[in-house]
Amino acid sequence: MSVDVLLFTGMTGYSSNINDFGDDPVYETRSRSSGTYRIATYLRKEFEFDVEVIDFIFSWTLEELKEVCKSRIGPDTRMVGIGGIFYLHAPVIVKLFAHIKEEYPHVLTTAGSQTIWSITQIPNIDYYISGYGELGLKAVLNGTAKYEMWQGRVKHVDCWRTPEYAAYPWPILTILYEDRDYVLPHETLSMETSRGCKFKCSYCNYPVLGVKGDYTRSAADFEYNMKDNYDRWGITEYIITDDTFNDHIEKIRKYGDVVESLDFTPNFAGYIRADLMTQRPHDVEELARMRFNSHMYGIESTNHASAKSIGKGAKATNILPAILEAKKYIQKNNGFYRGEMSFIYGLPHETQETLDYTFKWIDENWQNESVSMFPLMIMRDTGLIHPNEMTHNLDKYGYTVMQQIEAQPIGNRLDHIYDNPNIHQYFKDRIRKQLPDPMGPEFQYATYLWRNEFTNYMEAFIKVQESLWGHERYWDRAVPIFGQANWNNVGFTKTDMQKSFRDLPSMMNPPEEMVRASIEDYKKKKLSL
Ligand code: B12
Ligand code: SF4
Repeated sequence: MSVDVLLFTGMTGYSSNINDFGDDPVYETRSRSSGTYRIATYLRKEFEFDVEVIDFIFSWTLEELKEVCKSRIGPDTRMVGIGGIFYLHAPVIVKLFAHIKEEYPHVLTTAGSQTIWSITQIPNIDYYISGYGELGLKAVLNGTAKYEMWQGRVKHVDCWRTPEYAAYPWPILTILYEDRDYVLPHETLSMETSRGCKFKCSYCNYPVLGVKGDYTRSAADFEYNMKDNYDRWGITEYIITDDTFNDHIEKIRKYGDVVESLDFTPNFAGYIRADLMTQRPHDVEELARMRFNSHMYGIESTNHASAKSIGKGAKATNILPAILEAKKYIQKNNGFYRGEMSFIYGLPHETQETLDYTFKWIDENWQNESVSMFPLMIMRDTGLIHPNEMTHNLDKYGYTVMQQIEAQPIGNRLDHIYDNPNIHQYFKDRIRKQLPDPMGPEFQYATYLWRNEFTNYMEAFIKVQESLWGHERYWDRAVPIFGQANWNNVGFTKTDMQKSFRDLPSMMNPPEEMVRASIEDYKKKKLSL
């Protein structure tokens, strides 16, 4: 039973460093990568192709994947693709594409992701396609693609930089699943309601910024997709992947009307701009009406001068208490609320004092909710990732660049975390895996080793681990907003999602044996086809 197009996809977990992956399957996450299913839906409609998606790619052995290829690839198969949102070059994938090129030389191979960074280390690919990939891929399949050579070796179709391949704004963004996707009723699926953001924060790498007008998906398409997923698989839980969901209140209202008309009760999670939600009248009511109950807020800094310098001008002293009010309102009206505040350390004007204020507020007010914090990353303009305002104006923001040789390696500076018996092993391992090597290629090609008057990238990395991930306060955090999908997908309930890690059976991700059992069941079904 050969198919026209075979697509592979998978999502790595936060603690993974793909360069450490060996040949053995990894069972960290059980979240579907919606973008590849979106590509499958598009190809089925546009070309009437038979397209099959194989998910959780990091959890398969090479032999199993070869078996999948043997039963799916035939003389009429047009293409085998791989796609996803993060790095994809695990050994199993590199070896799989070497096998495909050797065994099935007539098949076109493609790799697609938002940034080319995620895919360039996979050899044996005919076309890299970066950006929202629908129209670029269509051109490739029609034999008309405009491309440039990537480092002289692979054809690169750049959908960000080729205006006719811009797959936005689109009113139709349906993602349809099939019986052979084995979707479970308690799964959280992802969907988009728009592509593009009306803001232009200076540190943001998303390329579709400052958009004007209506970039939203039609209410009818949203309704159709939700009903199809409910009627066929019983799905009620969603991540909305828009970079800012509540940019316009009319948008929330539009989908809220649909949700109220349904004969089932969905729940949504996604990125919410807290300044808009707390300052614009009725955002909270509209979000509650739509059952947008899990909010990821990019607060970035509680220090007004720091947040203002990157385009988030509202005062934390106003926003933070208003978030607590929103929490109360949504919990009361919908019986469930979850929040995550995300911070960046190293922004202009951020000091030890301002950082201490942030964590004092968190410790006192934000129990059983999530917090994430990352050191500021300023991207280099080398074509690997979309640069931002900061990239080109280091001076204006008070940054200079250290030479790689100037930066102090972390050395034994984090030993106190590794030696602390009250820090979970998960974080000790994760910190070790993510330790930045100032001499590494990442700082040559991708990001700057910045410094400003208060700190520098290496010190910011240390501070973030000491303050959050490698600190005992993490026990009081709950599952991160998007991480809830992983837990729901293996059977944890909404009540579990309101517990802190002190009361959950594992740290950050659900117990590995549960993820393994669920994915192995999916694989068994796929292999029996
Ligand atoms: C939701 C999201 C997350 C969620 C994912 C949860 C989940 N269960 O889905 C979470 C919170 C985990 C997350 C984390 C991070 N994220 Co994130 N995230 C996103 C976001 C907002 C949406 C992704 C999405 O679903 N989009 C909608 C779908 C339809 O798009 P898509 O999957 O990209 O699919 C399109 C293309 O990729 C392509 N495509 C996909 N498959 C295929 C296959 C083929 C054959 C082809 C040709 C094309 C193709 O076409 C698709 C349709 O247009 C994007 C930004 C964005 N707006 O897309 C950032 C984004 C993916 N994240 C990004 C980053 C940097 C991160 C973090 C590193 C942030 C951090 N500091 O921690 C972490 C990394 C975590 C990890 N595991 O390593 C970057 C990725 C950069 C990169 N690839 O190197 C993005 C692009 C944002 C940005 N512009 O900077 N993220
Ligand atoms: S950080 Fe969020 S709100 Fe700011 S420009 Fe980027 S996507 Fe838009």
